[in-house]
Amino acid sequence: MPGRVPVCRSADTNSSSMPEIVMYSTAFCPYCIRARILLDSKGVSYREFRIDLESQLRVEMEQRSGRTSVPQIFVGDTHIGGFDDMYALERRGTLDVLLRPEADGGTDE
Ligand SMILES: N[C@@H](CCC(=O)N[C@@H](CS)C(=O)NCC(=O)O)C(=O)O
Repeated sequence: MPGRVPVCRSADTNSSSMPEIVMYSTAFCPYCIRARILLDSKGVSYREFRIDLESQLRVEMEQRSGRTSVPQIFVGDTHIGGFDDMYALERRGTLDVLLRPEADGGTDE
């Protein structure tokens, strides 16, 4: 599947309860680049589904999100939205909790 570009690791290797983070994207879209920078700054693993490489992924993205623009970001089944939506969560201080829920709930020690 050429359009599914795992970044860092695949969902199959998730050993914790961390929800999978998925970003539907294209290579050079400025909003995708900003979204990558923000996600990378959070140190989280995520998968990119490149809709410019596989047209079926565009169909999937539009069905899941109801939108046509990239990026579209999901945390598990939760639709975050595009870059602006994700950045709004960051400014509100709620993005970290969404991306890393296990980090917010204390430790298991
Ligand atoms: N507000 C959106 C803007 C995204 C956007 O405009 N993406 C462009 C590519 S850089 C796009 O997909 N345009 C095609 C469309 O809107 O259908 C975001 O922050 O993600």
